[in-house]
Formats: sequence, C-alpha cells, structure tokens
Amino acid sequence: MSAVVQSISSAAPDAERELTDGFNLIIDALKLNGLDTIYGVPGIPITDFGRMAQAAGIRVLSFRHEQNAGYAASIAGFLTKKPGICLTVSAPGFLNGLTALAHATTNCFPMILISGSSEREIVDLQQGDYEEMDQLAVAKPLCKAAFRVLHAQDIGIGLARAIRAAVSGRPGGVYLDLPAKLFGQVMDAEEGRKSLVKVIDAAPAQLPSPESVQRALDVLKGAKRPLIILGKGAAYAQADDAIRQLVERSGIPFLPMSMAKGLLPDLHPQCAGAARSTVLKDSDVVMLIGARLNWLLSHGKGKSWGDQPKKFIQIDIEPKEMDSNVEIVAPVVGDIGSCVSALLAGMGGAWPVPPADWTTAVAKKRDENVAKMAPRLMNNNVPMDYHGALGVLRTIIKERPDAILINEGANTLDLARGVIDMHQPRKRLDVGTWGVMGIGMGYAIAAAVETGKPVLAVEGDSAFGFSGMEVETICRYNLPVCVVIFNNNGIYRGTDVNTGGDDPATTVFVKDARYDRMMEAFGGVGVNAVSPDELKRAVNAAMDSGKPTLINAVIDPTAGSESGRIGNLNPQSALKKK
Ligand code: ADP
Ligand code: TZD
Ligand code: MG
Repeated sequence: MSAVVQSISSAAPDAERELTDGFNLIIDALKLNGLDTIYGVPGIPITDFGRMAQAAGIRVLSFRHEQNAGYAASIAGFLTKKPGICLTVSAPGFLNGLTALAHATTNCFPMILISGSSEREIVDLQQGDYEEMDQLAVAKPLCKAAFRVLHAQDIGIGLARAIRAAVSGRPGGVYLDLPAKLFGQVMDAEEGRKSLVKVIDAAPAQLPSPESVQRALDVLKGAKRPLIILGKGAAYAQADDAIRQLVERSGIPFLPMSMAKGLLPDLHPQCAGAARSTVLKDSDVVMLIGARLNWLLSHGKGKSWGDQPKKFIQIDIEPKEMDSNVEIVAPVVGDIGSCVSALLAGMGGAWPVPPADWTTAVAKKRDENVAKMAPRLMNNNVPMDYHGALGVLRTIIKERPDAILINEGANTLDLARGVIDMHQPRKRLDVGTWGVMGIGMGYAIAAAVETGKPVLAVEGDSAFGFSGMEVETICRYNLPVCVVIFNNNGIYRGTDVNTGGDDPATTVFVKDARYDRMMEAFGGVGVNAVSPDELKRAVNAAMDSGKPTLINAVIDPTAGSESGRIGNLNPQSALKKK
C-alpha cells in the first residue's frame, strides 16, 4: 500500500503495467518485517526516502547527529530484540553512524545501519563523487556483516540477510549499503512484491546439548560457594521468568552486571550486588549467564578474584566465547532461554540449597555494606555530593520502577550504578562494554519511543556534552525524558589546574554552567537544583508531567575521583612534573 504506483503505457498500448521502485521496495520490505521505526539524519541521497517512509506510516525520527541516531537504533535493538534501524547519508553521515554500529557489535545489540552511498562506478574509479567513499569496505571490520544492494529486485533478499545477520546467534551490527541509483530503479510492481522476503524465525532457538547441561549441573551441584553472574545477554534474551526460577530454585547468590540490574530486583534476598568483592573473591563455582569475562570482570583472574580456585560454567550463544580468558569447565552453548530451561528441567524437583554458611556470609556482607552507605545517601549537603543527589534518585526509581534509567559519566556512572537499585528487567541502560561517552540522549530518545515509559537520564556534565544537542530532538518529539546533569564543572572533578600556562586544565569546563537553559531554548523545562530536596522536587515534577526537562544538578566540584571507579586503568607517567 505504500507503493506509489504509477501507470505507464508500455510499447503495447493496451498493456498498462503497475510499477514500483527502490524507494517503495525498501519501505515495503521494512514494513513486511515489522521494522516500523527509523532513527536517522536526512540528506542526499535519502531525503525523499525518509519523507516517503514517514508518509507510509514508518516512524522516522530525525536527529541532529548520526552518532546519536545510531546509539538510539542500537538500544532499540537491545530493548526489542528486533534490529534497530539507523539511516544516514553517504561518507560523513555514514562515518558518524559507524561508531554506533561498532558499539552495537561490541555490545551484542542487533542493529542495521543503512546508508545511502555514491555511484559505484565513480567510487571504484575514485573519480571524486559527492561524498565519495567505499563505505562497504570501511564498515566490514566493524560489524557482523555488511551487504550492498545494486538492483531493486535484490532489496528483499538484502534486507532479509541483514535482519538475520543482526539478530541470529550473537546479535550485532550489520551494515546495508544502498547506492543512490538503487532508490530510483523501477520494476514491475507484482515482481517487486514477489521479491520481498518476510523473514521467518529470524533468531532460531539454539538448544544446548544434553551433555553440556548435565556437565554444568554436576559442577554446580559440587559447589560449596556458588555464584551466578547475570550479564546484559541475559537481559536481552527476555527469558526473565526462567532465569528467576533458576536463581530461586538453586538458592545461589546472584550478581547482576550493570545492564542486568533489575532482571531480578536488586532488593531480592539472593542479590549479591552490594557484596561484589566478597562473592568474586570467595566463590568456588561461578555460572555466567550472558556475561563475558572481559575487563568488566577483570578477565576472570587476578586480585579481584582472590586466591580461591574457581570453576566457571558459562551459558552463551557464541561458542567462541568459551575459554576466551580462563578455562570454562562447563560450557553451555545455546540461547539463554533454551539453556536455562534445560538446566531447570535437569535440576528436577529436589535441588540441594547451597551451604548456609556461604549464603548467610554473603547476605551479611551485603547488609553491612548497604547499612554503611545509607547515611551518606540521606545527606542534604549544599553543594550536593554524589551520594546526596543519588540518594534522592534512588528513591524516585523505587517509587517509579517502570521508568527507564539512562546513565553515563565517570563518577556519575560508577556511583549511580552502585546506589540506584533497579526493580524491573531492562530498565538500566548505560555505557556498556566500551564505557563509551555519548550514548545518553540517543538512548533516552529510543527508550521513550520504543517503550512509551518515562525516562530518567543521569548524566555527567562531560558525558552529556557528547550528545547534548539532541535535547532539541527530545523537545521536537515531546518525549517524556528528564535529564539530570551532575554538573561538577568538568571531567571527574572541576578543580584541575594547568601547570603550564593560562589555558584551563584539560579536564575542566566553564565554571557554574547552566545546562538547564539549553532545554529552555527549545521549549522544554529547565531547572537549576542546588540541594537534594530541590532535585527531588524537580525530578518528580518532570516524571509526573512527562514534559522534556533538564535539571542542572550542582555537584561539589571536589567530590569526584579520577576516572570514577576505574582509575587503576589509567597509566601514569613516572617522570611527570609535580
Ligand atoms: P555484560 O557486559 O553485562 O557482562 P556482555 O556484553 O559481556 O555482558 O555479554 C553478553 C553475552 O551474552 C555475549 O557473550 C553474547 O554472546 C551473549 N548473548 C547475547 N544474547 C544471547 C542469547 N539470546 N542467548 C545466549 N547468549 C546471548
Ligand atoms: N570519549 C569517549 C567516546 N568515551 C570515553 N569514555 C571518554 C572519551 C573518556 N571519558 C571517560 O571514560 S568518562 C569521561 C570521559 C571523557 C567523562 C567523565 O566526566 P563526567 O562525569 O562529567 O561525565 P564525572 O561525574 O565528572 O566523573
Ligand atoms: Mg563531571
């Protein structure tokens, strides 16, 4: 129905043929596969495509920069298990979107970057076309798969391949190159319709072998101090009930990785989030579910894992992930839903609970740490420190558990991750595997668009700057997004001094900037909050009204520490002048 169908007279005057073209075939192929939202930036050669897609009922969200549109698409993929679609113009627009495509691949989020491109003939002879670039070659090393469609009759197959590559197996980013000429190519409408492919079972279940399931259960049964680590792959899998059953029937303490927080509530009696160092050090068997032993888990070895020998069980869809950092004694390869269901079936009715000395030791440590933190979260200091401000936000998320929390920064990230409890799955979206700054506004927009839920974005002032211009986008689409900027005048702290001249130090920004006025510039609500009480009032008002709001939360510029919690990764010069 979207096909703008024209009638033309062919050579034979009585033969009237219905025609379609590349524009319409791409739109029809997207719609046929339920891909009804596009995040992008218009321009040559895709301006008309965006207009036509919008007219055909696809939601096309126009951003101010492709990187933010790309991050939006990537998190849409995480939230929906359908590939998020990002649409860009050629060369520079494509490159702007590429960071997000690589980010999607790194984080195992399904996404398709669709970029218009220049004419093959000119690009290949390097004759200097408008925005010339061999985009397919550039994209290839940064994504799971890359395809180019040269003929209108191949659009259906091209999109089908892109969808399958994005969502099957380990999800990731896919690049689809659409040269300008393709859009205008005309073909018979009926032939065109027949050429489209509705992808059946795009991410087929991958069942684990029964032996691998039994092996895992045997290892788990022999454990004295078992631990389950839930990663964002487990959150992505949307096997929430099965995972909850596995955790509860096994009685094993669980540790959620950042974006798996809320998969089971952080206040669940088995949650070991606040006893992280203890459970990593003292556990003897660790079952990873959709979490990699990368830097975020200190590669499964070294000081943070203690001297206690470990046995690792790993559930993952990617066989090559096994043994990537340390030996995995029980690999269980398959999709998480199937693997966890198989484990549950294998556990049968009577499963031994873990030794009580272990579970009580974990719970005790957790309760001690929570109690230690509690008074700091209630402080009403002015200027605010991180804890005073986060204590307020923690309560707000507890009262509004279906709100989506976006979080980036250094101290603003690390402290918020620890302080703000999550209560529902897939409600915490953050910097992910790379610890990248810039996901903020793109994620906030996609989270609001895809879920219709209120969004609270907790942003370092530096982190916010990477995507800040998208507050206009938030206002333009009138999205229920409340941005809170933890404004400490800079990166980590606002107090650094340049020892070599008059320029400001590299980590400091304009002192006492008023980010709230950026939101006001576009018709949203801006608030300057200097105390936890003011912050609380402003956030609650924003969440109640659903109006685009930006709160400039004034944070003590001395409160943070270098690189937040990961300062140990910072190389230091032994020769540095004091
Ligand atoms: P975190 O950063 O939370 O520790 P990672 O991104 O390191 O999580 O790990 C996610 C893992 O989940 C990846 O190894 C990926 O292959 C895996 N994964 C993603 N989706 C599924 C799925 N549906 N079934 C099984 N494994 C999955
Ligand atoms: N560029 C990109 C794309 N990602 C990064 N992670 C960085 C640069 C380096 N970086 C961090 O790792 S955190 C951070 C930067 C620039 C900003 C920290 O400052 P903030 O947070 O204001 O966001 P706090 O609360 O001041 O620590
Ligand atoms: Mg800062």
